Amino acid sequence: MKFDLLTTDPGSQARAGKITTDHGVIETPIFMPVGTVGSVKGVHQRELKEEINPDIILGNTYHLYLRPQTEILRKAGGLHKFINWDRNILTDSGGYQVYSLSSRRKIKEEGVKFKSHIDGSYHTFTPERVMEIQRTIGADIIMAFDECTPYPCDYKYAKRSMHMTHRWLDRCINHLEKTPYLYDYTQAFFPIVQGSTYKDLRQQSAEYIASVGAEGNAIGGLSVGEPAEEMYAMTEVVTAILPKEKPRYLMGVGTPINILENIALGIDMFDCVMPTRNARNGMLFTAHGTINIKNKKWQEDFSPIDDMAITWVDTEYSKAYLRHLFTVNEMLGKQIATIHNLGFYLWLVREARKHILAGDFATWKNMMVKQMDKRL
Ligand code: PRF
Repeated sequence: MKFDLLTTDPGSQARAGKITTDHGVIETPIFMPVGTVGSVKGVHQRELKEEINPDIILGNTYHLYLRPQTEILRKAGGLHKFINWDRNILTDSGGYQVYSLSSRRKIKEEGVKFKSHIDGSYHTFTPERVMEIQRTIGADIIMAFDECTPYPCDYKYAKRSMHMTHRWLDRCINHLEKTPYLYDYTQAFFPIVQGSTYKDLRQQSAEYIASVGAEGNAIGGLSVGEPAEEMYAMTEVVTAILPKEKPRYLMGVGTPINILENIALGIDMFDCVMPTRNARNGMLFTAHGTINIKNKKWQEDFSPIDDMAITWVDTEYSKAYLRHLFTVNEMLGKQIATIHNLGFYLWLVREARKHILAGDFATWKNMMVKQMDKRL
């Protein structure tokens, strides 16, 4: 993997860059649509590629390990082949899903024992095992196994957890060195900064993560319920320490406003279930604020979904018709809303990139944040 830092915005820390892997180029800042179980929920591959056109999508180790299971993915020749996706994929390590999804889990120095949310069976994830699973899944970027602390989290727990995440990182790196690539392309490895909402812990963690000299770095443990201002404060502390010449990935963030504010603080990569999950609940993101399409107010509004026409669904269908589809619970409604939201998120980061390259990102960002902070 190679990262070229093209420009830094004069009015903020925002960066435009280019990541190159064996599966192609990723223009940053980027938003990665979430494809948890090997599918971006509700979107055909062709629409994803041609209409939304992301350079990279995300998969989850925890989910793919449980189903279809690692062995099936190995036989398929890796996740790219299994799902017929020839662009980039990043897999999260399960260091988040294990905590939020499994019905019971026990965290120890050795690893995490958890109960599957599918069938209640017991499994153990250790840093070593998670590296092996991610080699087999075969994503282009793989993540360290970490503990994502909840919010709020007392200082003592956050400190102990952060040190364990650092020891797990050493184990991930040691094991990766002994575990060759399984397929005919390379994989980059990103470690994850933790430290909850404590400035000194975040600094310590960022220094440790920077010291291992990985190809890119991630920030975890944020967007877990803390106020946005606290998230921004932590991002700022961490980006001041992480190396400028490596991509920075803020995990699980966020709203369109969160994304622009964090781009301004020097983040290059984002993922979040929000555009896809909220779409399935009838929430649309637009440049002028959010729409709850289930609202009665749209019943007789025959205007296009979004006159910005970022994707074809925006002008093909009216708000009244989309509201009707949600009212009668037709799956087409969810599909249309998903294409719209992903189209909007990808438009937003591409616009951000254009403005960074043009040198006027800060002004544009402030205008957009004000404009998007509304319910229509
Ligand atoms: N760790 C991992 N994945 C994550 C997170 C984390 O802390 C978050 C936190 N928002 C989202 N996804 N491994």
